[in-house]
Amino acid sequence: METTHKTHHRLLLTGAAGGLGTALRERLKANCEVLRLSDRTGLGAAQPREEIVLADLSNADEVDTMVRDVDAIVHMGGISVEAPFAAILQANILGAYHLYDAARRHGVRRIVFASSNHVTGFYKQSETIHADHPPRPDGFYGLSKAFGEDLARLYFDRYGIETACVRIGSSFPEPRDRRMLATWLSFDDLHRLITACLSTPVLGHSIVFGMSNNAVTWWDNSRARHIGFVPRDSSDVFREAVYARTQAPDLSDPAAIYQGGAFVKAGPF
Ligand code: NAI
Ligand code: 15L
Repeated sequence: METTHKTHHRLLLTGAAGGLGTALRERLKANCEVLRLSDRTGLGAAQPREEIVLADLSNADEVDTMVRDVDAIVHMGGISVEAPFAAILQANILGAYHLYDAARRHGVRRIVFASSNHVTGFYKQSETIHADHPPRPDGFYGLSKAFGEDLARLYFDRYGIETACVRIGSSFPEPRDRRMLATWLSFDDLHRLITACLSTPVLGHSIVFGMSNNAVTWWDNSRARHIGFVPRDSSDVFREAVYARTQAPDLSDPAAIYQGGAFVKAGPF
């Protein structure tokens, strides 16, 4: 049986009304005494050991209030797909800046930042990359996550705020297509990964790919051994069913060539 230590008193979860926020809402209560949930809307009433602070990430004052008095942050909030630049700018770029600067002012020491595999979406599916490979964003969304990773590095180098930039692959109840057999991250492994990021003694500024123990993978997490993440789930149990319901990929299609899949073709808007 695994044990999850309550490493923090008050933990902030942004994007708490989203898909991953909803999956983490119960799970993260094992990591803290009080879980502060934030989103723009849609969180319902606070349950025991929960606080709710609504905030729009593009609003500096609201973000300041959201961050006040927390010990650590799991930052899931923001636009999670390719979108027009103006919208990405507000939620993901300005939003990340507001969050980090509030963290600096309020003395927050550790952040888990939901980055994305779309930071490196223009590497090929025939390549294996690790955290030291340069970013190759596949759109404005991936670019905004690359900005978030660099912002986190600046706030570590200047102010010592530690961040795990978790380049999440595809975190859904099950892999939806053949690509996701390589990129899938179960909700339980996501929680294990966040727990490892919150509890490892020395995190620094780290980049880790968020994936389960999938046989087919494009990512090498050997640069992130100090985080201590050991995935326990695997997409392999879904392989047969996914192959049965999907067609073989067209190997001339950029969505089948590049790791970012259909994101490499999304837009312009
Ligand atoms: P989601 O779209 O379901 O949830 C994102 C949440 O952020 C929403 O509840 C939304 O209301 C909130 N949000 C958006 N703009 C906001 C703003 N301006 N102010 C405050 N809140 C705002 O996305 P999901 O799937 O839950 O992903 C969570 C995070 O993980 C996102 O940052 C996403 O980019 C990242 N991620 C997710 C992956 C996945 O497979 N689910 C893969 C890679 C990265
Ligand atoms: C992401 O970054 C998205 O947030 C998510 O919706 C998935 O599409 C995922 O990447 C993916 O690459 O499958």
